[in-house]
Amino acid sequence: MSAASEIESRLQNLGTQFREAFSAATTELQLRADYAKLLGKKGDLTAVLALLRDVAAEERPRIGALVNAFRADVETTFANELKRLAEQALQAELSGLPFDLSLPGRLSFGRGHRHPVLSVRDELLGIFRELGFASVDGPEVELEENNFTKLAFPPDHPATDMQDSFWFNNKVLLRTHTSNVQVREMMKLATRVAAGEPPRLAVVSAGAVYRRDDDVTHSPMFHQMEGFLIDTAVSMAELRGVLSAFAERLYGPGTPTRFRPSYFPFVEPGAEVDVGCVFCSVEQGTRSSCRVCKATGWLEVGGCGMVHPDVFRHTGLDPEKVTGFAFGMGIDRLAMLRYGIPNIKLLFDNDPRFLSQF
Ligand code: FA5
Repeated sequence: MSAASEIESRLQNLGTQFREAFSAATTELQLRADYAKLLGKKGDLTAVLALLRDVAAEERPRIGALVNAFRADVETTFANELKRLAEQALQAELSGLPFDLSLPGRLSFGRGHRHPVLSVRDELLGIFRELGFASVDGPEVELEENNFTKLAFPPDHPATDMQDSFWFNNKVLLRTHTSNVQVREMMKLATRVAAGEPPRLAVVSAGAVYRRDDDVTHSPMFHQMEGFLIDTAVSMAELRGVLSAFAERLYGPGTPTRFRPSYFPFVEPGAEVDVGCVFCSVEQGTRSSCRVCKATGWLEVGGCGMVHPDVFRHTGLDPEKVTGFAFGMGIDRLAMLRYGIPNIKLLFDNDPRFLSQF
């Protein structure tokens, strides 16, 4: 028998076989297996094609066309059978027993609760609301001028470097602190003052901020709470008063606070705020071993100061007529202290084994 006749007869047999197999398939998986057995790399058709090289040259075009027609036939039949199986599956589902979507599930999921950072955030906002501060939101994607320039950051300040901030382009970035809210709220206040209202404002704002930081106490995304108060004759004494009232409400009556001189371009004078370590006390004689405050007795919670005249100027307020204070704190740090969490990453890994402990 010539190679051409051999191919013709094999194709004929394969044709009968695949039609029977395809139409007998009762599942898509079975149908696909039959298809692969025929057209797959090591399939029956490949074996037949191996004979092509022995076909006489004048016969090749005819045999080639036969093979192509066979392949097309397989594809069409396969597609039709797939459709048939899908249709059958749908019919079976429609005519089967209905199921009750309102029944309770078999798997039980534990009840969720607030994330520790959000609990602490709400507690902080609650304390300041009681002290008379209104809470507002600010955008996380911010203009460079609201995040830096209007807050009197000099253009070459290291915080504005590519290494320190996440930039979208040279004008827009992810805010590096919540102090952008000061700028936005003071600009709104300036409009109201121009319309004859008194220059008075007491605002807190909490939310996510972003920096190129990464270690056990620094995360690239973290949370801050900003607070500021503007009026005609605000002094640093009021700032101290508000922050001590805050510390006593957060950590209990008698909790001490202290200011250490510090520098932020948008306040003058500026200070770091520390609260007395809540994990140890000299009276109990345990301070020397406290790892949280490194035996200093104080924990740093944030920065603060009197609003710099340049910030008033940049936001349209008159530094001769208005005064104010501002402060900002890291919420995640306060959450770590509150719950004794040693690594900030644990807060954001979203591992239920960790989060369910709070
Ligand atoms: C500021 O961001 C100032 N905007 C705060 C301020 C507001 C000062 C108003 C004066 C007036 P600072 O960079 O120190 O300051 O950050 C404030 C707090 O955020 C820090 O004390 C710390 O608790 C927290 N913090 C800073 N970087 C990170 C970080 N990468 N991960 C977690 N917490 C951080």
